[in-house]
Amino acid sequence: MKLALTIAGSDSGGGAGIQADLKTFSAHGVFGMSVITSVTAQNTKAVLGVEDISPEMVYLQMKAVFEDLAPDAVKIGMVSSEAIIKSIVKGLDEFKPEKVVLDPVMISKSGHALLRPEAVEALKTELLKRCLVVTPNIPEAQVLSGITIKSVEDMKKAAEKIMSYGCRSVIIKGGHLEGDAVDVFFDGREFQELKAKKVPTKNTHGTGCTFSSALAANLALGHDLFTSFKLAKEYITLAIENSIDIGGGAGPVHHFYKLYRMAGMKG
Ligand code: PXL
Repeated sequence: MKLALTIAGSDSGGGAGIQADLKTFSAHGVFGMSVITSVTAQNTKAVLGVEDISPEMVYLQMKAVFEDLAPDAVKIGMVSSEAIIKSIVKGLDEFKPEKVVLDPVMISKSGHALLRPEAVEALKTELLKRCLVVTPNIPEAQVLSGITIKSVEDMKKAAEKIMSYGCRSVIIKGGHLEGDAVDVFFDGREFQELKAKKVPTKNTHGTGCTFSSALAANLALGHDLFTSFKLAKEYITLAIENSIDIGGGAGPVHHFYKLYRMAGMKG
């Protein structure tokens, strides 16, 4: 069995963060492990509170996993603070995982800050260069690149700028632009675009987490990066199409739509 590790925040509502990541790994037949960086008190409507785990404990969780379990891929999500970024960097430098996916989470679906503004610089200068791929959405890509994005051409310029921080590739997710959801992939040599029809639903809680975990799961399974990107895009599109209408706000995407369909289960 292949193994994947998520280093991210907990979402008590179960739709995003660690919970989404572990469900996504399981849906791909990959054994999931977790390093929790922060606990959010959250539902489909709002974040009521955020409490960070101590940086020492973040490092210790990484040590516990890596000294025994050897993840085939790692996904990093909500990192919250500069001190936690420093702990993660210490762990990455010590244990040297090869395939690291970074989802540079900044704000929750409901608009709550999940990364302190003063930690953006450390994320850019310390974390990016230790990653195989970084997966910002448009607002995150604007913060990372300093470029205003209104078109696919702007996404390409932002991708080039983000690459200058030393990551090995970038996927900018175009879901926030008008029209089809066009994602731009850049590995420093060529640009590739993947397009999908936008699914008309309010139930998109956890899309970013789920996409980056699906990417990590496919990398853990041994697929190359671009194939993993294509498979993750297909998975998230279907998970959104089958999203679950629960709670009063943005409901979660359906991580197990395939399994449920196979088993003839409702939901
Ligand atoms: O989707 C971004 C995200 C990441 N991590 C945690 C979250 C959210 C969004 O709500 O709660 C813990």
